[in-house]
Amino acid sequence: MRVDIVTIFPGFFDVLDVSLIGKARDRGILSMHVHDLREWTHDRHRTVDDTPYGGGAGMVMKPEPWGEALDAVLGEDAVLIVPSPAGERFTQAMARELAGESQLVFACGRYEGIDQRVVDHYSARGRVRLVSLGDYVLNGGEVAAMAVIEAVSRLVPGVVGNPDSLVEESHEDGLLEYPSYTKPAVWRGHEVPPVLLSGNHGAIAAWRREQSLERTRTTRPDLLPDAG
Ligand code: 6GU
Repeated sequence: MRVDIVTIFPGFFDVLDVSLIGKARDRGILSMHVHDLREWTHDRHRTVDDTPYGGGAGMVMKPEPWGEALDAVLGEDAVLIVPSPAGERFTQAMARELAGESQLVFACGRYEGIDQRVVDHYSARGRVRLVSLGDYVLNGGEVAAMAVIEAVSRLVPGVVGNPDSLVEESHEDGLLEYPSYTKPAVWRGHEVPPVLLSGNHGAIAAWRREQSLERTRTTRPDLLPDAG
Protein backbone atom coordinates (compact mmCIF):
# COMPACT_ATOMS: atom_id res chain seq x y z
CA MET A 1 0.00 0.00 0.00
CA ARG A 2 1.13 3.52 -0.81
CA VAL A 3 0.16 6.35 1.56
CA ASP A 4 0.56 10.03 0.64
CA ILE A 5 -0.05 12.84 3.09
CA VAL A 6 -0.42 16.49 2.07
CA THR A 7 -0.09 18.89 5.00
CA ILE A 8 1.34 22.24 6.03
CA PHE A 9 2.97 20.42 9.00
CA PRO A 10 5.06 17.66 7.41
CA GLY A 11 7.15 17.33 10.58
CA PHE A 12 4.11 15.91 12.40
CA PHE A 13 4.56 12.67 10.53
CA ASP A 14 8.20 12.03 11.50
CA VAL A 15 6.91 9.63 14.17
CA LEU A 16 5.73 7.28 11.42
CA ASP A 17 9.37 6.22 11.03
CA VAL A 18 9.28 4.45 14.40
CA SER A 19 7.08 1.55 15.49
CA LEU A 20 5.38 -1.10 13.38
CA ILE A 21 4.69 1.30 10.55
CA GLY A 22 8.36 2.16 10.25
CA LYS A 23 9.27 -1.53 10.12
CA ALA A 24 6.60 -2.27 7.48
CA ARG A 25 8.00 0.61 5.52
CA ASP A 26 11.53 -0.79 5.78
CA ARG A 27 10.25 -4.18 4.58
CA GLY A 28 8.55 -2.61 1.55
CA ILE A 29 4.96 -3.51 2.56
CA LEU A 30 3.98 0.11 3.02
CA SER A 31 5.37 3.23 1.43
CA MET A 32 4.71 6.57 3.04
CA HIS A 33 5.20 9.93 1.36
CA VAL A 34 4.72 13.23 3.18
CA HIS A 35 4.28 16.39 1.10
CA ASP A 36 4.35 20.04 2.17
CA LEU A 37 1.31 21.79 0.67
CA ARG A 38 3.34 25.00 0.43
CA GLU A 39 5.46 23.39 -2.30
CA TRP A 40 2.44 24.05 -4.55
CA THR A 41 2.15 27.77 -3.79
CA HIS A 42 3.69 30.39 -6.05
CA ASP A 43 3.63 33.63 -4.04
CA ARG A 44 6.43 34.98 -1.86
CA HIS A 45 4.53 34.21 1.35
CA ARG A 46 3.53 30.71 0.26
CA THR A 47 -0.09 31.49 1.12
CA VAL A 48 -2.43 28.57 1.70
CA ASP A 49 -5.46 30.25 3.28
CA ASP A 50 -7.74 33.25 2.96
CA THR A 51 -10.80 34.79 4.62
CA PRO A 52 -14.14 33.03 4.16
CA TYR A 53 -16.69 34.23 1.63
CA GLY A 54 -19.79 35.25 3.57
CA GLY A 55 -17.72 36.30 6.56
CA GLY A 56 -17.13 34.60 9.88
CA ALA A 57 -14.22 33.61 12.06
CA GLY A 58 -11.08 31.82 10.95
CA MET A 59 -9.52 31.18 7.62
CA VAL A 60 -10.31 28.76 4.82
CA MET A 61 -7.70 26.89 2.81
CA LYS A 62 -7.48 28.13 -0.78
CA PRO A 63 -8.36 25.65 -3.52
CA GLU A 64 -5.46 26.29 -5.93
CA PRO A 65 -2.55 24.77 -3.93
CA TRP A 66 -4.76 21.78 -3.08
CA GLY A 67 -5.64 21.29 -6.74
CA GLU A 68 -2.00 21.29 -7.82
CA ALA A 69 -0.93 19.07 -4.93
CA LEU A 70 -3.66 16.49 -5.41
CA ASP A 71 -3.22 16.41 -9.20
CA ALA A 72 0.44 15.58 -8.57
CA VAL A 73 -0.12 12.96 -5.88
CA LEU A 74 -3.39 11.13 -6.66
CA GLY A 75 -2.87 7.94 -8.63
CA GLU A 76 -5.41 6.19 -10.84
CA ASP A 77 -6.98 4.03 -8.11
CA ALA A 78 -6.39 6.28 -5.11
CA VAL A 79 -8.89 6.99 -2.36
CA LEU A 80 -8.69 10.61 -1.21
CA ILE A 81 -9.31 10.89 2.52
CA VAL A 82 -10.16 14.29 3.95
CA PRO A 83 -10.09 14.29 7.76
CA SER A 84 -12.91 16.53 8.96
CA PRO A 85 -15.13 16.79 12.03
CA ALA A 86 -17.96 17.02 9.47
CA GLY A 87 -17.09 13.62 7.98
CA GLU A 88 -18.52 10.13 8.48
CA ARG A 89 -17.33 8.45 11.65
CA PHE A 90 -14.16 6.36 11.28
CA THR A 91 -14.69 2.74 12.38
CA GLN A 92 -12.87 -0.58 12.37
CA ALA A 93 -15.10 -1.60 9.44
CA MET A 94 -13.87 1.39 7.45
CA ALA A 95 -10.27 0.57 8.44
CA ARG A 96 -10.77 -2.95 7.01
CA GLU A 97 -12.17 -1.54 3.76
CA LEU A 98 -9.31 0.93 3.37
CA ALA A 99 -6.69 -1.75 4.12
CA GLY A 100 -7.51 -3.33 0.75
CA GLU A 101 -6.74 -0.20 -1.25
CA SER A 102 -3.54 0.35 -3.24
CA GLN A 103 -3.19 4.09 -2.49
CA LEU A 104 -4.58 6.36 0.22
CA VAL A 105 -4.04 10.12 -0.05
CA PHE A 106 -4.69 12.25 3.04
CA ALA A 107 -5.53 15.93 2.58
CA CYS A 108 -4.90 17.46 6.01
CA GLY A 109 -6.56 20.84 6.37
CA ARG A 110 -7.09 23.13 9.29
CA TYR A 111 -10.39 22.64 11.07
CA GLU A 112 -12.24 25.57 9.48
CA GLY A 113 -11.65 23.51 6.40
CA ILE A 114 -10.59 23.47 2.82
CA ASP A 115 -12.64 25.30 0.16
CA GLN A 116 -15.56 22.94 -0.53
CA ARG A 117 -14.88 22.95 -4.28
CA VAL A 118 -11.78 20.81 -3.72
CA VAL A 119 -13.89 17.96 -2.36
CA ASP A 120 -16.54 18.53 -5.03
CA HIS A 121 -13.95 18.47 -7.82
CA TYR A 122 -12.21 15.26 -6.73
CA SER A 123 -15.52 13.57 -5.89
CA ALA A 124 -16.46 13.99 -9.54
CA ARG A 125 -13.12 12.53 -10.65
CA GLY A 126 -12.68 9.66 -8.20
CA ARG A 127 -13.30 8.32 -4.72
CA VAL A 128 -13.29 10.79 -1.82
CA ARG A 129 -14.16 10.15 1.84
CA LEU A 130 -14.61 12.78 4.55
CA VAL A 131 -13.66 11.02 7.75
CA SER A 132 -14.13 12.08 11.38
CA LEU A 133 -12.60 10.40 14.42
CA GLY A 134 -15.45 11.36 16.73
CA ASP A 135 -17.52 14.14 18.17
CA TYR A 136 -14.86 16.60 19.24
CA VAL A 137 -12.73 19.16 17.43
CA LEU A 138 -9.03 18.96 16.64
CA ASN A 139 -7.04 21.88 15.24
CA GLY A 140 -6.37 20.15 11.96
CA GLY A 141 -6.48 16.87 10.11
CA GLU A 142 -2.95 15.70 10.99
CA VAL A 143 -3.65 13.83 14.23
CA ALA A 144 -6.77 12.28 12.69
CA ALA A 145 -4.81 11.18 9.60
CA MET A 146 -2.22 9.57 11.86
CA ALA A 147 -4.92 7.63 13.71
CA VAL A 148 -6.47 6.42 10.43
CA ILE A 149 -3.05 5.47 9.03
CA GLU A 150 -2.19 3.44 12.13
CA ALA A 151 -5.57 1.68 12.25
CA VAL A 152 -5.49 0.86 8.53
CA SER A 153 -1.83 -0.07 8.12
CA ARG A 154 -1.87 -2.65 10.91
CA LEU A 155 -4.56 -4.51 8.91
CA VAL A 156 -2.41 -4.64 5.78
CA PRO A 157 -1.10 -8.23 5.54
CA GLY A 158 2.43 -8.51 6.92
CA VAL A 159 2.42 -5.28 8.96
CA VAL A 160 1.44 -6.94 12.24
CA GLY A 161 3.73 -9.95 12.82
CA ASN A 162 1.15 -12.33 14.32
CA PRO A 163 -2.19 -12.07 12.45
CA ASP A 164 -3.94 -13.90 15.34
CA SER A 165 -3.51 -10.76 17.42
CA LEU A 166 -5.82 -8.95 14.99
CA VAL A 167 -8.70 -11.38 15.44
CA GLU A 168 -9.59 -11.15 19.12
CA GLU A 169 -9.17 -7.44 19.73
CA SER A 170 -11.76 -4.79 20.56
CA HIS A 171 -14.25 -3.98 17.77
CA GLU A 172 -13.30 -6.89 15.49
CA ASP A 173 -16.36 -8.85 16.66
CA GLY A 174 -18.36 -5.70 17.42
CA LEU A 175 -17.62 -5.94 21.15
CA LEU A 176 -14.98 -4.51 23.47
CA GLU A 177 -12.06 -6.81 24.18
CA TYR A 178 -11.96 -8.97 27.35
CA PRO A 179 -9.34 -8.10 30.01
CA SER A 180 -5.87 -9.67 29.76
CA TYR A 181 -3.49 -10.88 32.47
CA THR A 182 0.09 -12.14 32.65
CA LYS A 183 2.45 -13.32 35.40
CA PRO A 184 2.63 -13.05 38.36
CA ALA A 185 -0.59 -14.87 39.39
CA VAL A 186 -0.96 -12.51 42.37
CA TRP A 187 0.11 -8.86 42.21
CA ARG A 188 -0.39 -6.49 45.18
CA GLY A 189 -3.05 -8.84 46.47
CA HIS A 190 -4.97 -8.92 43.16
CA GLU A 191 -5.43 -12.43 41.78
CA VAL A 192 -5.71 -13.45 38.15
CA PRO A 193 -9.23 -14.89 37.56
CA PRO A 194 -8.82 -18.61 38.40
CA VAL A 195 -10.52 -19.82 35.19
CA LEU A 196 -7.52 -18.50 33.20
CA LEU A 197 -5.24 -20.85 35.16
CA SER A 198 -7.58 -23.85 34.73
CA GLY A 199 -6.33 -25.07 31.35
CA ASN A 200 -10.00 -25.53 30.34
CA HIS A 201 -10.08 -23.83 26.94
CA GLY A 202 -13.86 -24.03 26.61
CA ALA A 203 -14.37 -22.41 30.00
CA ILE A 204 -11.77 -19.73 29.18
CA ALA A 205 -13.45 -18.87 25.86
CA ALA A 206 -16.87 -18.66 27.59
CA TRP A 207 -15.47 -16.44 30.37
CA ARG A 208 -13.81 -14.11 27.85
CA ARG A 209 -17.02 -13.84 25.85
CA GLU A 210 -18.99 -12.95 29.01
CA GLN A 211 -16.37 -10.36 29.99
CA SER A 212 -16.57 -8.80 26.50
CA LEU A 213 -20.34 -8.62 26.73
CA GLU A 214 -20.29 -7.18 30.26
CA ARG A 215 -17.70 -4.53 29.35
CA THR A 216 -19.70 -3.59 26.27
CA ARG A 217 -23.00 -3.41 28.19
CA THR A 218 -21.38 -1.19 30.83
CA THR A 219 -19.19 1.10 28.73
CA ARG A 220 -20.55 1.00 25.17
CA PRO A 221 -24.18 -0.20 25.15
CA ASP A 222 -24.58 1.57 21.80
CA LEU A 223 -22.50 -1.23 20.23
CA LEU A 224 -25.00 -3.96 21.18
CA PRO A 225 -27.57 -5.09 18.58
CA ASP A 226 -30.62 -4.03 20.64
CA ALA A 227 -29.27 -0.47 21.16
CA GLY A 228 -31.81 2.15 20.06
CL1 6GU B 1 -10.92 14.13 11.21
N1 6GU B 1 -10.58 16.59 12.06
C1 6GU B 1 -10.70 17.54 12.98
N2 6GU B 1 -10.19 18.74 12.71
N3 6GU B 1 -11.29 17.39 14.14
C2 6GU B 1 -11.75 16.16 14.39
C3 6GU B 1 -11.67 15.12 13.49
C4 6GU B 1 -11.06 15.37 12.32
N4 6GU B 1 -12.24 14.04 14.02
C5 6GU B 1 -12.66 14.41 15.21
N5 6GU B 1 -12.39 15.70 15.45
